[in-house]
Amino acid sequence: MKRTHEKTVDPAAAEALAKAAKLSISTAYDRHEEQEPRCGFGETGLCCRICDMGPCRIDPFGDSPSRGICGANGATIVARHLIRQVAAGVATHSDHGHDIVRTLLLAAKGEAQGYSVKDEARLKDLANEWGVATDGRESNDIAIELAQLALGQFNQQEGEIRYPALRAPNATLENWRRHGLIPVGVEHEVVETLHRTHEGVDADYRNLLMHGFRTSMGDGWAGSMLATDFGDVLFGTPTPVRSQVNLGVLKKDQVNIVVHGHEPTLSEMVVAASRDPELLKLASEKGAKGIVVGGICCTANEILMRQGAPVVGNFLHQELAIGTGAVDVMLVDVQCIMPAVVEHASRYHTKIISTSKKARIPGATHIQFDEKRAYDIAKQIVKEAVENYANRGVTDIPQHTSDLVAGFTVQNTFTHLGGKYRATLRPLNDGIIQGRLRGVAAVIGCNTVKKTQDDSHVRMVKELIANDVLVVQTGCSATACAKIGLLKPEAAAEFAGKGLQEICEAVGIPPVLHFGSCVDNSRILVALCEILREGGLGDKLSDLPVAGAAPEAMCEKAIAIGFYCVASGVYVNYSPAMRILGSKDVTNFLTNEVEDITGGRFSFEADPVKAARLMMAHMDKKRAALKLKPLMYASAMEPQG
Ligand code: SF4
Ligand code: MSK
Repeated sequence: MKRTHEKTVDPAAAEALAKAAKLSISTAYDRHEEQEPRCGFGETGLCCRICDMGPCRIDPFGDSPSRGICGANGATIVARHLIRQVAAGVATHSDHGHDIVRTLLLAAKGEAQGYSVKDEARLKDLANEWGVATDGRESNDIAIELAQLALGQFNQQEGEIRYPALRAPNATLENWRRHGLIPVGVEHEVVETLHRTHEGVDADYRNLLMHGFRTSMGDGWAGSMLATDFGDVLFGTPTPVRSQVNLGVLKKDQVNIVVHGHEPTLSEMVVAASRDPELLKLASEKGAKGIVVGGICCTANEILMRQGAPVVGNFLHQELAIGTGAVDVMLVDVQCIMPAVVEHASRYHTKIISTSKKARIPGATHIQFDEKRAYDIAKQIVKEAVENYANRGVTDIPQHTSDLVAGFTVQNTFTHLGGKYRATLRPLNDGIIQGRLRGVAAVIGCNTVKKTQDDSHVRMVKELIANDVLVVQTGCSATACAKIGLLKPEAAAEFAGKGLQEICEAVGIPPVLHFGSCVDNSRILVALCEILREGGLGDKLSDLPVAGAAPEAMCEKAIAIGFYCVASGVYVNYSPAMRILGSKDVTNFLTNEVEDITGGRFSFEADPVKAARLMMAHMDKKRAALKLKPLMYASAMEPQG
């Protein structure tokens, strides 16, 4: 059995886990152990369940059986299952994006209660980019036309999705076109993935994987990008904001509502309702000093970025938050919600309220979200929480919090880096060109019980910033690093190398920039395009001294993100490895051959420090190719490739 320090490096989580163990309450860590030993065929991707003649399994050591009943070999089986995972991840982010665009459409038509165009400037910028006329038109009129065009991106059946041609550098765009990597439409490629991977269709692992890359582009360069852009129009574009993170943000003497999942739509309204004088009065009548709305997973990141709402925790905190006994309502929308929260909540007074028709959980109270009555529904949920406050038993909230700054975007990073009146990425490019900065790394993604919670995120990011790499983050990875204080400006002096410190101090930014939720990885893609456009660092995305990593990856969405980053020309370390290692051919394609096609590739190094060094070796290779100056400070280590 794993000891607590092997489960997490977060002291708040350690306290909560110790308490759960004392009360014999099972958590994901316990259930992970119950699942041992794992099936080796499944772990290595060599189990095929595609047709009902199977399941079939392939011996990874080359003894019989070497093919399934239909003759599919290991590479075919691994590639088929992998790209189905990619398609699931793409569908998940894209369905989220679809719902945001639809909400904007309803809001502009006056059919979504409480929503309106919050950021008119962003709406007009987008309209100009998309070729939608703005002169003399009302915002709602523009928003309706833009949203209708955007909805078309999901089910378009001919041509190309729009953003690559609008935003990517020409050399990258041409390379994508040469290799057929631009999706026709988001849904088209997902449907084609399911067709190709059906029994008896595509058996060529390279052909399958290339389609996986094309499908993934529909996430990064359409579904997620639309979610981010239209979310900014609807809820406001984030600006840097201070907040707090970890279980200690829950308050013993206040009503605590935890919003968990991914979508900002209802949670934005819940934050607004928690400030409603009528509900604050009710809370006071019940003896509570106020109402806290804090988040878990990416719903947290959405309301953090735009409202400065506190973050209760990341993925593996969902049960632990309930274990404080201080959560009056946990409101869930979609994605990353363990059904186990209901069982966990049954030991406390916590009400689990599901809100999406797509995500019902047996045992949860269901209050169906409807944009047309959004504010009324949000008030109803807040009221449920206030009423439930009186039912609390003993609370035990680990008193750990950390400060953070979040809310960075491509738009406001420009302003930061250039100073108030000169919005430009020039200081960043110059920093890289002159060797003050080694490069930029995106460290993103989930927690997984297969690794010690937060440990890989934190150790990787510390290694990178100590060696003058500016880090951008999203998702649960950002929360992990925020918990130990890496996302505040003061962290530069303590943790960053001298060159990065100088940049951070000059522009007043932390060494680690929080770019938002998982769909906001699209902000990182746009930032890379802007860095390239600023000049001096090559002409295609794969020329840049940048790298990405998901050090505690857990879900199909993370695989989709990894795929669209590699398709975009980025080196990505992904750990734990996807279930592909049973096929040498598939592994070699993803870690080696694909680099000749897109300029990006995967590695699967599990040790976060070694992985950071591989990422830096890649940056150094790119720096050498660009003939950039040597790194300015000797403190920056020489990575071993
Ligand atoms: Fe077996 Fe082929 Fe069916 Fe897969 S598709 S389960 S390998 S027969
Ligand atoms: S929430 S997708 S566990 S990052 Fe985006 Fe965290 Fe991964 Fe869910």
